Amino acid sequence: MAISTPERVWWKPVDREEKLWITIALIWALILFFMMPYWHAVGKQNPSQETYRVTPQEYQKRANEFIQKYQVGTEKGIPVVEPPPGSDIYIIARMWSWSPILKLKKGKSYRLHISSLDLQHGFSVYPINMNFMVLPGYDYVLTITPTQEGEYTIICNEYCGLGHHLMIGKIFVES
Ligand SMILES: [Cu+2]
Repeated sequence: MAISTPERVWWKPVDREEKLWITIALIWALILFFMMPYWHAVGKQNPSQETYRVTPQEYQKRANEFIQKYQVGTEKGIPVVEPPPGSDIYIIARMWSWSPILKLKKGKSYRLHISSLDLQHGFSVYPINMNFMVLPGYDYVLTITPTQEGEYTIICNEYCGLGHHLMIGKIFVES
């Protein structure tokens, strides 16, 4: 059909059906809007807001001390560490690895420190789909309590160069 001039009065008054759909859309938009503050307060989705400034060198030093203290083995060149429950534990993100591999106990809490030594990485735990941003210069502390035994995979979800897809880490949770 060719483009033609609209009729002189091209609009029609909103009919019942259209009013109904506009109302449904408005109610849904309001529900989503109020879900944001509600879920922030009760959703238990927020990380502990504990963050410190740290230089990459200092972070590496602390993490290496932690690894030396509790190392129990090695897997494909990455140290495997079994820290005591309740302790401060460290993960180093760098191009393109997560280190060390952690062995944790089910039902015990840990203070997990994460930082990067080079650039921005994404700490993504599978299969439970938890995501945190990892930046150099900041020590993020997440208080975690694993609730299920198993082998968890850490993948990087911020593109960080050629080896990005190889950046895979591990957490073991045992009872
Ligand atoms: Cu990365």
